[in-house]
Parts: sequence; C-alpha cells; structure tokens
Amino acid sequence: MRIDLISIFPDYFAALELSLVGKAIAGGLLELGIHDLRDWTHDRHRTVDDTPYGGGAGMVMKPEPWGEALDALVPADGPRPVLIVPTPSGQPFTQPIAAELAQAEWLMFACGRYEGIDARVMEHARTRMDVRELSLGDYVLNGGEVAALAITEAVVRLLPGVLGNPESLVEESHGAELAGLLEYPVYTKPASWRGLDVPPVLLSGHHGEVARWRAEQARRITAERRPDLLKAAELGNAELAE
Ligand code: JEW
Repeated sequence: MRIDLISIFPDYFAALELSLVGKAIAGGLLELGIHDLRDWTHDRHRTVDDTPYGGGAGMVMKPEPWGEALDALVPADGPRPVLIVPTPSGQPFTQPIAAELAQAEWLMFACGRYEGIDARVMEHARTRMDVRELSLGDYVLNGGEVAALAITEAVVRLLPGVLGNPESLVEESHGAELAGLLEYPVYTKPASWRGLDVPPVLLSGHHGEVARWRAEQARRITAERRPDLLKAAELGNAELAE
C-alpha cells in the first residue's frame, strides 16, 4: 500500500515513523509520502486560506493549492488513490470502513485546517477519484491531521504481514468485536498486585470457563458503557453495532 498525506503541518506525521507503521515502512509493506500544501502556493506569504463567502467567523482553505497538489500527486493517466478527507461532518469512521480501506492500493489524505476546505475541491476530486469524507467522532478537532493519524494506524495494522501476531486479528474476527461487544478486561503477572487479585478463573486452566467469564464480562461492560451496541448485538446484528 502507498499512503500520501497533504497538510500545512507535515511534521504531525513524524509519529508514523515509530512503532507499527514505521515497521511496515521498514519492511517494505508500506510507502509513505508526506507533503506540505504550501509547496503548491505561489505568493510571498504562501497563503492557503481566505475569508468565507456568505460571511461568518474564521477562514476557509482556498481551492487552488489543493487543486495543484492533487494534480501533481495524481497524474491523469495513472492509478487513482482513494482520497480521504477528515471532517467533522463526514461519515463516522468505523472498523468495517478500516477493513474496506485496507483493500486499497493507494490512500491519500487531504488534511484541512481553519473552518475546512472549499467544497469545490472535493466536488472536483470526485470526478477523478473515490472521495471519502470521514469523521473520527462527534467532537471538534482543530484540523484533519490527528484524524488522518488515527485512520492510518487503524488501516495499516490490518495489512497482511504488518501485525507481528496475526492471531490478534483472528481473535478480533471471532471474539467480542465481531459479536459487536466491547472487549473484556485483561490481566498479566503478578497474580496479586497492591492487594488486587486477578480473577481466579483466569488462573484455573479451564478454557471453557475462561471463555464463559470473558463473554459475561464483555456483555456487562457493553451494557454499562454502550447500551446502543448491546441492543444491536442482541439482535445478532454486528454490522448495526458498528
Ligand atoms: C476535523 C478536519 C479541518 C474531525 C472530527 N472542518 C472543519 C471545522 C473545524 C473546526 C470547527 C468547524 C469546522 C476544524 N477542522 C477540522 C476538524 C477534521 C478539519 C478543520 C474533525 N472532528 N473534527 N471528527
């Protein structure tokens, strides 16, 4: 897979060189391109924003630098990326969308700032590539970079050969996650810590009882924190839960 990220704060993406995504790059499973949007400005101040038509507070990202960046990075005669545009008004990003994006050969992120990007940039891009406007959740960030980091990590860990231990993915596809429930609590050594004991069933070696206990805990935690997910899970509808 190849991932390109365009932003006026390209330094945000230094974090991708670390840990799992960094290993995917080192292992040749992922190519990363980080681009400064201001490279496609032509004025002395490298201007990327202007006042909004119709009035209102704040500034809007001008279309021209975005148009030039996309023209330069996506030649008309070649392959097309999936263009991901993080925005608070996007479709909610979920695990099924991560799995879908992990099938693509090429992802490109357009990270806005200010009050967002002139809507004609997405309208124009849609005439030449698949455009996904995605939200990380119902809260307001200052720009698309943090959302792009989160989406990148969620996608890259699904690429074949990236996770050291593919059993974690097998578990994800059989365990609480597919059932549409939250995860059960996990423990490691020591068995007793600051007067708190690991639930004895986990030390018992009874695999059936361990599985039953974990299913019970997943259900209890989901009922407490995400009653919406529990309702969907009881309808046997894991998709609805996502
Ligand atoms: C998010 C990209 C770019 C995603 C999620 N747009 C916009 C906007 C902003 C603040 C107030 C109102 C609109 C800031 N902003 C972004 C915010 C993504 C941009 C500019 C974003 N929350 N916030 N899930």
